[in-house]
Formats: sequence, C-alpha cells, structure tokens
Amino acid sequence: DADRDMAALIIKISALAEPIRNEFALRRGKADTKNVFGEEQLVLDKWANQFLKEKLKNTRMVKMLGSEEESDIIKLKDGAVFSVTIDPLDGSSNIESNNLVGTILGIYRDDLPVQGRKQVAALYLLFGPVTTLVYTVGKGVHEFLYTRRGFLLKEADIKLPGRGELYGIGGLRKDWTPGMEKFVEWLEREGYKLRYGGSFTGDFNQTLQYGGIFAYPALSSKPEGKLRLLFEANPMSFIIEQAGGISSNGKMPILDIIPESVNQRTPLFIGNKDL
Ligand code: AHM
Ligand code: MG
Repeated sequence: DADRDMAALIIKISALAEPIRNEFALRRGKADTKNVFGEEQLVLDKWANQFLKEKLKNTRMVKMLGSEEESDIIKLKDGAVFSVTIDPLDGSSNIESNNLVGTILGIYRDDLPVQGRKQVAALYLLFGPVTTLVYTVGKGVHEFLYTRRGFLLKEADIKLPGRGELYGIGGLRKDWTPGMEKFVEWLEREGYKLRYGGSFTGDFNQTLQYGGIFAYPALSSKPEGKLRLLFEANPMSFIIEQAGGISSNGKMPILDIIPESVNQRTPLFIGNKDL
C-alpha cells in the first residue's frame, strides 16, 4: 500500500535488520561516553547510530536525519524526499542481560522537527527470539518475521484486542504522582497483569499483541518523563492509532504535540482507548 519511493526506503531499511542483529554478540560493553541526554552510551549504541546514519545516507532518499544519539538534525542529501528519525538501539540497557532491544524509525516528507501527525510511515525492528518488522504507512499495521528467505508476512492489519490484558509502567513507583498510583491500583483490581521489560520496543510490541497500556509517565524526578517525543513516542503513536489504539501525554494526543526542540521528552501513555 505504500507508494514506490516509500516502499523502496522501507525495503532498504528492512535489509539492515540482519547486519544490526549480527553485531549484538560482537560489540559488547560500555563506550565511556554519554549521549546528549547525559545517558551512558554502549559500544552498540554508537555503532548502530553510525551504521544507520551511513546506510540511510547511501539510500540518497533521505534529506534530514534526527537521531536519539545526536544533538542536532543532520542533513544527508539536499533535495531528497524523506526525513527520518531514529532510535538506533532502543532499550540498550537490555543488551547485557540479553533481553529485548529494538530500532525505531519515523518517516516524514516535511523537514524536522515537526509534529508527529505529519509522519508518512513509522516502523520498528524488534530483536527478540526472532526478528520482526512492524510498519505502517497510514493504511493499517503489518508485521513481518525475518527468516532465511527474508522478511515474510506474519500478520496483516493488526488491531488491538477489544479488551487488553497487560500493563507496564516505567519509573520508580515512589516518583509517580498520586493519580498514577491510583490508576495502577485500579488496573490491578480490574485484572490487568504487570509486564514490564525495560525496552520500549518490546513493551510496546506486547501491548500491540495482547492489548492494555504502556506508560512512562511524568515522575517527580523527571517531570517530562523519560521517552523522547521525536524518536520514541511519535513513531509508536502513529502505529498504535493505526491499530485502533491511542496515545497521550496525559493532556493531549502525542501526535498533535508541536515539538519545541529535537530532543524533547514527553510523558507517554499508549495502548487501548478505554485505558
Ligand atoms: P534508550 O533508548 O536509551 O534505551 O532509553 C529508552 C528506554 C526505553 O526502551 C524504555 O522504555 C525505558 O528506557 C526504560 O527505562 P527504565 O530503565 O527507567 O525502566
Ligand atoms: Mg529508546
């Protein structure tokens, strides 16, 4: 359902899944540097950022690139069609413990930074026991499974289940607002089960599969929450809306937020509409 340029770009991105995954066993440990958010970088964070930057540049289809690991928007090719945002290795603190990690991309025709509503595609690669690619171009959400024969369709037009099963909420409980505490008590009374893995991509993916809610709320120690509007919240918000769900910062839809800076954080609530 994507136009030709978009399909070509997504197919090129899909070809990066295997080379990225292949590095996980080889590039271990800390890089002894910090990213623009003051977070310690891993060797893999830096490598994935460089690798994606170079590969996206080589497509000659990307004019601007925004990355969680860069302080500013990078110009890749004048006159090219797309702008792309990346979280090169989401959930990288899961690398050491061998839990889920992912790569999240948002694709625009506009220049960056711009409202998430302007996205023309969003996708993520999830590196779990198997590698999957989930994407939307605004015509539903589709999931592919990586096999020896390349990516094969796993599920077309994914929709959230009517009633969700799970919840996962980030941040220390003592830093939650009283409202957040009450909400979680209510979720538990209603029979929602806690599952939190510490990788947004993984936690989002299980929300898509089983329904429910994922949140990384405002914390007393982090009033803007932790997750980044451009690199994490926007692409997943496009996907959840296409799957019949919704996302919010607690006050307004994530996709309607007009970014004031590239590295803006946002509280995030994402999943089934009723929650
Ligand atoms: P990262 O992109 O640097 O890995 O940071 C984002 C990650 C998310 O994947 C996840 O939802 C969150 O940080 C987990 O944070 P915490 O360790 O506070 O649970
Ligand atoms: Mg991330």
